[in-house]
Amino acid sequence: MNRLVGEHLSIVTPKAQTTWQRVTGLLTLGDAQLVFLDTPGLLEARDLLQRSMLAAALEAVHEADVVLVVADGAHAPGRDDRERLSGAIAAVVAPVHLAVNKVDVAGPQNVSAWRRWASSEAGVDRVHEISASTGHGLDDLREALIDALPEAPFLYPEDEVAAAPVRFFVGELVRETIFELYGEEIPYSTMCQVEEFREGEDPIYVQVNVFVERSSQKGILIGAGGEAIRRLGIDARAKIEHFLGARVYLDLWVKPLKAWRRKRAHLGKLGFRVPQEE
Ligand SMILES: Nc1nc2c(ncn2[C@@H]2O[C@H](COP(=O)(O)OP(=O)(O)OP(=O)(O)O)[C@@H](O)[C@H]2O)c(=O)[nH]1
Ligand SMILES: [Mg+2]
Repeated sequence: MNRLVGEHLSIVTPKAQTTWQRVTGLLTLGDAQLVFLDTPGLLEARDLLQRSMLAAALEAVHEADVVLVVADGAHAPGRDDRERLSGAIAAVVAPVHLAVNKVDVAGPQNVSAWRRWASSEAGVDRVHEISASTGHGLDDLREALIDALPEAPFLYPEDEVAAAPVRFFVGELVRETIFELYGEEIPYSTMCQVEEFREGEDPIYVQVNVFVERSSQKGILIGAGGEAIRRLGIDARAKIEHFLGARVYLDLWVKPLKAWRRKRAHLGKLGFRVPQEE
């Protein structure tokens, strides 16, 4: 989506489960407007945050005029992938396209394996081979998506690229930096939320609350002598300044929010939509 829209809207990291909420990206070309709904993946939901993530993915699948499954071409589809995808697209009336991504590094046997899966899956209408890194195949993909769209009035102004407030993206850029700088556990225990954003000032004052699940994680985030959080502040500030095109003073506050991934009220406060109990 970032590559198609031409903006860094969804955060991207090498770690799994980076995207936690739907991110909308907009691309208007002549008489076509593409509204991309990037979502978390079709994961196995073990806690309430993951249930919210899975619900966000399935909801988008059912709202969309076209469903684009983005597969990692560096791996052949496993049994879990096939089962989850089949389950999710079984009830979809909209056309389903498969984009096999990472063809810059993918072995041809993996790409063929995805093609075989697509041809055995009644719901998949077309397959594209793309690389979000090099841009390979993206012009054709864009054309195919436009061809598959229904006629309808534009939903957004033509010059807009995003639908969420600036605060959302600022929080996400801090979260992206945490994924880059910390080990296995911390990124999945941390949520970032803009508490204050004073635009009239130079530099712009931004306070971001960094919530952790346990008090013991506060120390890890801050690091010995504050070294880790200093690094986080420097790297995240650079990203935010680039995004806003302005100078920023970034104030990071680390706060425990006990077991927030499992608490409905905490998730709600942090901006997640949590599905009702079945
Ligand atoms: N070589 C290569 N790497 C890619 C390509 N597209 C994405 N990546 C890398 O794949 C990793 C995962 O990218 P993400 O955008 O976070 O993946 P995602 O599918 O959104 O995954 P989640 O949000 O974590 O569910 C990152 O390290 C990207 O740089 C590509 O075309 N080629
Ligand atoms: Mg993502």
